[in-house]
Amino acid sequence: MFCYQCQETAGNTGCTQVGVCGKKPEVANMQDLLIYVSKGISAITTRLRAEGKEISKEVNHLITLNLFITITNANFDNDAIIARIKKTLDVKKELLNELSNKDGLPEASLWESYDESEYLTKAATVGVLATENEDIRSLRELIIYGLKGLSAYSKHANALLQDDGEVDAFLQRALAATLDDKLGVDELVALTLETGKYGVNGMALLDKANTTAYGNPEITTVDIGVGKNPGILVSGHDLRDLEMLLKQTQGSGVDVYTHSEMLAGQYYPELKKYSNLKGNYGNAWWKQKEEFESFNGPILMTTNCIVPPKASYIDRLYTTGSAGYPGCKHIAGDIGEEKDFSEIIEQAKKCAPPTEIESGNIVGGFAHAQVLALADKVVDAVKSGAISKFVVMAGCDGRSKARNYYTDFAKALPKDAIILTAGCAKYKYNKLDLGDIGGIPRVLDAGQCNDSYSLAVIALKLKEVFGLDDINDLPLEFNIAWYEQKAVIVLLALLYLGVKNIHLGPTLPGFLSPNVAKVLVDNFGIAGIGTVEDDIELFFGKV
Ligand code: FS2
Ligand code: SF4
Repeated sequence: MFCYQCQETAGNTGCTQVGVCGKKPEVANMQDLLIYVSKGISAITTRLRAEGKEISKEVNHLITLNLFITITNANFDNDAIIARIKKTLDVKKELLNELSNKDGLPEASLWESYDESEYLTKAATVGVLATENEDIRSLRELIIYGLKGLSAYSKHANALLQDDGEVDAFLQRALAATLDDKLGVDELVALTLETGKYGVNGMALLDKANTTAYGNPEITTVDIGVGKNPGILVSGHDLRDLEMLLKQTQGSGVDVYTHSEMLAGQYYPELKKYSNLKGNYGNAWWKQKEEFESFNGPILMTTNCIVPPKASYIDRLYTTGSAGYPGCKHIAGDIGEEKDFSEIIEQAKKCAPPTEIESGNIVGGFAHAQVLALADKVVDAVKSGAISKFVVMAGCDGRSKARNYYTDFAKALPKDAIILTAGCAKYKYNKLDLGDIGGIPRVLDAGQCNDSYSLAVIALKLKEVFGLDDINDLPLEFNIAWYEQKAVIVLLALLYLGVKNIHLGPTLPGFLSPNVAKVLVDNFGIAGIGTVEDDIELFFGKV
């Protein structure tokens, strides 16, 4: 196996024996093969579109789910991944028959085998290292990881019956382009930026899907303690799954708690209206081994991030959608279908209520509509000097001790600075008492990682209000944390929007070759993180 797609990759160069995430070599290899056949089918759909033929939503959804499944910590189930490979081959065969001009198709479009004993041998020839030139490999993978993030966001929008055919067409064209040996560094850099453009569109689509279905997020105080009823803990990012579970648990005597990125579900009017939506339990994904044990009840993983479960609670861990883990029950249900969570609810009834691990509350819901409703107050505070700067600290959390930097950085910020956040990175500082500035909390949580889109909307609005030509002239700094591939599409989207001098930590991606890293540094001012003291001085001058 060779995988270097996430921030925790071994030695920041690549996992080769087993994933730091717990991914086994055979799973890594089958994920490589799934990506390979997804590239192959994408080359065919791209050509079919050029021939004027329509590609069905089902085919678009097949490809996005394939990519989503290979995101870090989403799916560890070899059998499920092999089933996806075979399904993709079936659909690919049908599409190939529709294609008039098959000349010069890549090998990935023509390869076919239903003999699983051949899969490992094939996978070994089509993984990341199959591209020999390290700069081309780096750019291809940068694009693919961005597309994986984009797929995740598209899938969530699709689950709410929103599609953007242009995003799908781009996604497939770009995926197919990573097979094209004629494309050099310049073309792939251009494609990387174009990926950012569609990243913006994909996040806008999801924002529209979420707010159309559930209303605009609003300021919400969320309890982090527990009640007396047994509970079900919902993790991951899929709000539609949360909604279905809330409906099905009503009146059952079972409460629903959010975990990690699902916290954002609490901010939406059409989700928070459920009285059985209790509080938020625990912290970011990487603390789940302790927190799932003490939760006592069943846990539903709707997407990443799964940590290989302990035997003590594996019988309480369920997956659905892109998520999968061998030995855990998977709840089926395609887009548009009502999933049946009755088994989880029945198990919950027999479980003890959650053990309290903390108490108090956190405040969030500062997505674009809510912040823009407060715009006058915010603008006045900036004009009066009460707010000196905004620091975007969105992104992911993770296990590395180096990430304590973000807690220390939040504590060390001047008291007149506001943190804008989204994603699970916020758990590094959202329970600190950082206070407020004239009633505006110093940590404004927009929601999930995809709600970084909201932060961009807010920044663009402030640019307009202050009459600036350039987003980089705002009193705004970017100090973002990354872990998996959704953070990659967020980064590419910000670059496409013209944001410069983003600091990215706790380490720069291992998949960036020195030359590709140099392109990002020279053209966009991308930088890593330093010490807290140095970075505070860099952003604020001597304080
Ligand atoms: Fe956090 Fe994991 Fe949201 Fe990432 S819960 S690192 O998936 O996408 O952020
Ligand atoms: Fe390693 Fe990350 Fe890949 Fe897991 S996802 S195998 S930790 S690089």
